Amino acid sequence: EMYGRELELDEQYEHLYRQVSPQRDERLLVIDDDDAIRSYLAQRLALEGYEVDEAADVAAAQRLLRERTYHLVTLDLMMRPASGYELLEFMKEDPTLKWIPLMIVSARDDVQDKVRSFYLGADDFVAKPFHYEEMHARICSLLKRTRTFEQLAFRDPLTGVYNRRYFDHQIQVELDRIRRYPAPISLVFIDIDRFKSINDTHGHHVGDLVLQGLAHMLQHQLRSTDLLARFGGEEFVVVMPNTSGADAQKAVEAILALAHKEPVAQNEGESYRITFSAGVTEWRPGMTVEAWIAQSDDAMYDAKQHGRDQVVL
Ligand code: GH3
Ligand code: MG
Ligand code: MG
Ligand code: MG
Repeated sequence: EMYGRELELDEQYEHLYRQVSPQRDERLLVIDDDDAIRSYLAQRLALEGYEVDEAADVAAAQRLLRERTYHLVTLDLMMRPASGYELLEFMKEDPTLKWIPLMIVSARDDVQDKVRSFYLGADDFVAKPFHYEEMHARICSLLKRTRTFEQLAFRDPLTGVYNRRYFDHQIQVELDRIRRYPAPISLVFIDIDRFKSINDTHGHHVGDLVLQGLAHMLQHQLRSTDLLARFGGEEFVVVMPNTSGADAQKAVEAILALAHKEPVAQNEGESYRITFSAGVTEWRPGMTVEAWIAQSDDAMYDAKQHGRDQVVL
């Protein structure tokens, strides 16, 4: 079977391959009703270092797509009872799913299927039997483009963390998930204390270094499932799934304790330490995103009123 055939790669390609190897937390979904092909492809991709989930039919794929965030989907067209086309249309109609790179893997190398798939929004089309190496090279190519797109559209250029645009989108995704699968989830609003005086005393450049340093410290201390974004000038927000308000407060207090000990930035032999004020709100059923953010912002304001350098629940 060709999907199992090994292709020897030249050293030249090995070198190129290393430039596109998986990045942290890239999750792929392999959808195929053929158990042998699906598990073969899923296992090979898992060995590359991707997180890989499998679905044997459209309904199972829809459930997974609602529960988790994927960076790429491979989709078999010929499936029962619903065909791959139904999932393709389902994904393209959903504003949170339509951006996910979608690769059709079809048993028929049929021009009609190709034309239809691409018009419906597929990003690539591979006929079975496929060479795994070609499949993987195509996946790498799609992921690489996504990384660039994500960088430009969804990241804050100064700190590298997610920007407001991504946050606004993803917080809605998280809430949709929680409404379906109830679990505690908390939102934290963080604002650096007396940041203006850092700029005024040491200059804007040091202010920038401090923002980068705090973003780095937060990213490093938070869980990989937490969503960290720069909300505004010197304000950061964190969405913490599966975390109660009390636990979120403890986690952020631990980061504040670390900020007391370790400088967030250094410049020309000087070290800069900061404190911040934070507000935490655990989401409650019925709460809108706007109310959730406003309540965390209010809690942060309470922290400022009570002397700063603290986390208010
Ligand atoms: P408080 O403790 O009440 O929060 O005081 P503060 O000085 O931190 O608050 P304020 O909102 O008055 O000041 C925020 C400052 O953040 C003002 C603005 O110049 C600065 N700022 C916003 N974005 C940036 C940035 O990208 N780089 C730098 N260096 N400064 C920024
Ligand atoms: Mg099939
Ligand atoms: Mg502020
Ligand atoms: Mg401030």
